[in-house]
Amino acid sequence: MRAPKDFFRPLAVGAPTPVREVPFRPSRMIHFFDPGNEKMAAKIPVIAPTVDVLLGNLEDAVAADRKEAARDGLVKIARATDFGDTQLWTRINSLDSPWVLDDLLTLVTEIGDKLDVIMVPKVEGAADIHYIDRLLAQLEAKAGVRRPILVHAILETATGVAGVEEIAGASPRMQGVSLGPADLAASRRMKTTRVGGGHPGYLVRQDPDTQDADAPRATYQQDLWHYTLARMVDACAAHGILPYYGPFGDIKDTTACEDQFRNAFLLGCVGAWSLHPVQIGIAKKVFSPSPDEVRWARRVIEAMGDGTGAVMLDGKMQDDATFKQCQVVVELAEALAARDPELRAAYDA
Ligand code: 1VU
Ligand code: MG
Repeated sequence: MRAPKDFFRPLAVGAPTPVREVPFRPSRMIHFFDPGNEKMAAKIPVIAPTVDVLLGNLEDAVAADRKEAARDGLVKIARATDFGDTQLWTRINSLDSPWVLDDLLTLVTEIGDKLDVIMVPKVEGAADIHYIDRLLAQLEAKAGVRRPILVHAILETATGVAGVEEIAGASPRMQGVSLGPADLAASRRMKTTRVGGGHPGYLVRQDPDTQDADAPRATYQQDLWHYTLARMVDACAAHGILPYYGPFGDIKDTTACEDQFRNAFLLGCVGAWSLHPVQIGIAKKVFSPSPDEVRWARRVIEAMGDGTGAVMLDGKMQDDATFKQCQVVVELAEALAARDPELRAAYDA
């Protein structure tokens, strides 16, 4: 057991010093692609400047006999591509799989200096993060990687949800957590057969009409993911790391995808996964505050002066707490504007 003071010490001689704060870099969409799929790989140089994060996926959705092709493809793409300020992430295979050890050995030694974040699927507790943490330190030292590769956990088992707080705080490498609704549904024995989104059967019904028992009663669909998403957001905020909604599998239903992403944004998430090029624009729109919201937030901040006391603005009471909410919006807008010239123009207007 290491002493609390050792939390920020490297876990291997020669490994880079862990970060004290997770750097906030825009990550509105984590764009998944299969590096072993030639058609997708060919699109990467064009897609790279349009996304915040590109993720070479090695796990689910890559067939067992294509695992090595995906891994080798990622090495090739990482070496051949200038990603500019777009982040490069990978999702490795699960810790109990026959592929994960070679995923880590190959990727950290071959392209460790280009990888920003490693996404780890099916994380069940702090022990999983501790294992990855030490192994990454050893590999970084061996490969001469100078900055620590960060770790992102997918919350996609019931045990993982039960331990989300300890996962979020397990290592200074922890960058964030994504909700993985498909594996989580299976792990919980939920009776859904989709990837994220709502379900028409999960609803509440209006009370019966006392005068007319046969009158139709309205139903209201409920959000299957609210509890888990909210719990994940709290765990991440408490540990200074970033929460994300994960995949939305109905690629053609762009409207419901936008709704799901917006719920996550409003609840505190900073981004979501895009599985298909059509979802990139949705995530960009949803996870960037609207220019109207930014203008309003700036007005509140200006009206509040030093941020204490209470004022009225357009009939609405503002105080220290709304000031802080508005700071969240403006800080996000400024971070996005620094990366995105279109937003810079829209927010300054
Ligand atoms: O026009 P072309 O034929 O040259 O190219 C196709 C297609 O290859 C390409 N494309 C992509 N390019 C880059 N990144 C992508 N993610 C991507 N997806 C497709 O775009 C062109 C048009 O594609 P399409 O509309 O004909 O779609 P397809 O039928 O080819 O592919 C649809 C799926 C969903 C299969 C594909 O988008 C995909 O595999 N996406 C990634 C899935 C994934 O990563 N799943 C794992 C994360 S979700 C999870 O773990 C929990 C469930
Ligand atoms: Mg999964």
